[in-house]
Amino acid sequence: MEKTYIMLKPDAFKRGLVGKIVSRIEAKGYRILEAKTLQLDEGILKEHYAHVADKPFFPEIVEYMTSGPVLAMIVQGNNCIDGMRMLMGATKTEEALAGTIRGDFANSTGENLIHGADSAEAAEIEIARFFGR
Ligand code: IDP
Ligand code: MG
Repeated sequence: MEKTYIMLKPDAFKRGLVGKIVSRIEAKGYRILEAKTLQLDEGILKEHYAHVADKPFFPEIVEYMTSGPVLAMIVQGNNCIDGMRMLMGATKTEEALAGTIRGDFANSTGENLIHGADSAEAAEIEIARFFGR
């Protein structure tokens, strides 16, 4: 059974969508193995978002992702790494289909409610990064 790293971003808390989003994950049949709120800082974001750290929008990501708590989760389930990416929807807001979390609840590419690891390697690294193992 696969495990993946999922993180609800600060807008999920600000907009009162944490319960709705967690419900969708559970409704799919995935289990929340662990969950905790965290306050991120620029250092961990430079690590976590290293692949976009040189983009012009990176300062906005830091401002957004440090603007309040995030919900860090280890999610387990059959094919849940790709499956969670499908539940989340596309990164670009104009490509996020209705029926997905981003497609239904977000209308900004930057502030898009949820992060999910995009491969088995990333899941392992991100679980270690945020849960220390
Ligand atoms: P992902 O979250 O769908 O995996 P990534 O390409 O890994 O997307 O980008 C990480 C995060 O950076 C996105 O979730 C989003 O918050 C932000 N981001 C990515 N591309 C853009 C952009 O073009 N404008 C603003 N923010 C972006
Ligand atoms: Mg990504």
